[in-house]
Amino acid sequence: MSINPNAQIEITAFAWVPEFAHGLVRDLRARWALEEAGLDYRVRLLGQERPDGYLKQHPFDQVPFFDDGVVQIFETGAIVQYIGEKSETLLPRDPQGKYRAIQWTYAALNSVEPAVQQRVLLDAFYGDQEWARLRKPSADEFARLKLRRVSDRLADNDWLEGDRFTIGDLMMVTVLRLAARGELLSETPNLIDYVKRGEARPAFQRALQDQLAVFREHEPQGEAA
Ligand SMILES: N[C@@H](CCC(=O)N[C@@H](CS)C(=O)NCC(=O)O)C(=O)O
Repeated sequence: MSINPNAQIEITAFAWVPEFAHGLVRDLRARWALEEAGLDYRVRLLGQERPDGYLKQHPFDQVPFFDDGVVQIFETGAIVQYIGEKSETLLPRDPQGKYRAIQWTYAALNSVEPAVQQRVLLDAFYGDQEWARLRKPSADEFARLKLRRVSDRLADNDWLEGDRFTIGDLMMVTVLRLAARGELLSETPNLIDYVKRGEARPAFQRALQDQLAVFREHEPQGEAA
């Protein structure tokens, strides 16, 4: 359950990204799921220039792309579900439990992430522009509404479906970490604790440290940095 250059499973990741994205690049989701499942994997590092043919693998030219010699998958939702299907730790086997977990991965990716991302990107990339200043209050309200809904459902449970961590939590925690960067969790303290619980998992810590180690190793030197 670690990085192993001879592993069958390969994921792509970036060799380096600017500091604000450290710990947020989405290969972290695949790494975390693989660590939770106890599966060895290797990482193919990409730069800004993608290798020839990469678009054939990932139609949006992004990371991560997953290949275990059996399936090739883009999109973290599908990748994490596939890994979950290999590990009962991440995805219950009974149909209701399984689809409760899967529904939360969709909720994280489709109901929560777009609202959070919109709001966070306004500050990260367009902070000084007038249109962004005007857009911010409604984007903020929309993101906070989605977060309140998750917060209400989570209530004082450890995980979204009670006491059992699943791929739904894995995905939701990664989305909420982005919300935390944008200081969007201030009204939902149970989500702050929920993120901390996710981040405290040894598998998360291994995944995060492995991603950060790659960026440190490839930090541009001098002017280019
Ligand atoms: N919906 C995709 C999003 C993947 C994504 O946004 N990847 C980013 C890194 S976090 C990326 O590769 N960005 C570079 C680009 O879009 O050119 C997923 O969940 O896999």
